[in-house]
Amino acid sequence: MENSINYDQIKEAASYHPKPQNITYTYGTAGFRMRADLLDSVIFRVGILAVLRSKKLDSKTIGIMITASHNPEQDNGVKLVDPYGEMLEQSWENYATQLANAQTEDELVDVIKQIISSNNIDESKTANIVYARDTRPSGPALVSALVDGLKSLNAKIIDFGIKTTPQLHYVTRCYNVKGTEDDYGEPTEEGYYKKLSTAYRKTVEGKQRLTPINIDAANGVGAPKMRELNQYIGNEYLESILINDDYKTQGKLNYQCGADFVKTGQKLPTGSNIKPGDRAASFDGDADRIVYYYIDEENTFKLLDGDKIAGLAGGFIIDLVKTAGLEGIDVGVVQTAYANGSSTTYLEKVLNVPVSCVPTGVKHLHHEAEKYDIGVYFEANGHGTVLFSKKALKTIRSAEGQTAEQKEAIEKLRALTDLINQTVGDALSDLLLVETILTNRQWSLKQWDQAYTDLPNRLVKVIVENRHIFKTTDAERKLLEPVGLQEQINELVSKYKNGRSFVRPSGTEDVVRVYAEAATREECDELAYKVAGLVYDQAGGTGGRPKEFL
Ligand code: 16G
Ligand code: ZN
Repeated sequence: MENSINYDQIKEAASYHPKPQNITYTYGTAGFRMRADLLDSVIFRVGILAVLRSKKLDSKTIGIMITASHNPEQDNGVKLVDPYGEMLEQSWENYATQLANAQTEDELVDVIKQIISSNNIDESKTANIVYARDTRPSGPALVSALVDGLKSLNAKIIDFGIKTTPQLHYVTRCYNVKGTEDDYGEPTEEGYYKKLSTAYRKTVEGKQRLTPINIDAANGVGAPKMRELNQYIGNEYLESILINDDYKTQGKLNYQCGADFVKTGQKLPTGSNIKPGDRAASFDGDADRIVYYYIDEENTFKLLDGDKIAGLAGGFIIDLVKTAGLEGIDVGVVQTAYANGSSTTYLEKVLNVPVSCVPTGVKHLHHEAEKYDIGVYFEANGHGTVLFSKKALKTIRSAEGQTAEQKEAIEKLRALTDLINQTVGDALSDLLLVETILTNRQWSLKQWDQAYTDLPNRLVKVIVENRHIFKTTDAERKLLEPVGLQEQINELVSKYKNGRSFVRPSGTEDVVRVYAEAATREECDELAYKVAGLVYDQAGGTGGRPKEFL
């Protein structure tokens, strides 16, 4: 049969993509991610896994994105996208790891057979795959390894070209729900722009325009895509000024610019010369994160990160739901332990919304947000979105409203369900969401910022011999192992006003991360470096004790 699996064909193809010796790959928080020159065999095998997943899910289209997000340009990575645009189901991450680590072609075939038999996969089903990549120079070679993997199992393939990560998530969902009651739009790049731009124009119609938004595109794929989106929106609705938009010159991607650089360093990206009163935002390299910022009258840099966006979006949506008179629709916000303590207090005490805390990583936030009728989720790093449940969508779509005010609120909510990319955090869509809210509220960035003041916070990396000995619980806020370390951290934290600190192993780098916050900058730094010193001394610190550790 045409679709059934030919193992000799797979072995033959796999022999051109041998696994390097002495490397163990792990499908982590963000899929596989590492130096691009180590990824050839991994990407080939990810192709195989995607085919098996599609066959398992009755020929549903599976998405594959080749990107390493905010990592340096020499890195690359790959992740799989499930049919509704969400991250690969967690139980399959293990298969990805097993396939990637099979040393020989025979071992590879064994793993494939095991996956097929433990999942009762019907080999004869057609597999449908759509893939895209970002602008990294290593992309084309990795795409050809991927295609070899896909072809070795005779998949039906759609090449979606160079795209942002969220565009790939969007199109994956569109393909799978086309023509059903959950239809999500045209499965094309144009369909994406039309959907977002039409919704945006509706939400700001008749409102006074804001000043231009300065966008740092991290010299990545967000640059050309933002330009295109803007053409659909029209300058009269949104005026944007792009910087760090040179996605063609090698060496520039994410270099001293982009959302991660700005958030981690709490400073302006290279090339930005904004003045007090100007409005600015940064995307990351694959345009699935965004942070905003401005300069105040004292020339101090002020960051509006994912927590601030969650507060802004949460507040706006709650107001709309109330004004629209939609009874029984609950709104909740999902954060991680990295959320600034002030933001959590603001959400719970001022906005009166329920807040859940989950482990780091989009999949955890996404799934928790699905529990609310309207679930807002954001990581402090700027990745996030808003999810509308079926019930919420149905209510919003069928609501009519009595007064003009009610009608307007319902219209706005309806537009928001199109404006917001509900598959994954999306810098372009989130930018439009923030611009919509600020335009409707007629707020400057400073006015938005006034909702609450961030507690000073510090993130420190500690290099240890083995980060896997760190085991956490309570949404990563407490350490179970190494035994006894948490008690010592608690002891330190108790000495600081508004002190909070936690330690977790990174899912993307070979380090342990220490987070601390406290009432003042000095106390916060002291706490962070004391906890870092403690971790270094007690849990196998290596590579020389950094001098700032206390
Ligand atoms: C990945 C995650 C991001 C998380 C980060 C944490 C996805 C798509 N991305 O980039 O959500 O914040 O990892 O990195 O899940 P860390 O484990 O190294 O701190
Ligand atoms: Zn990213």
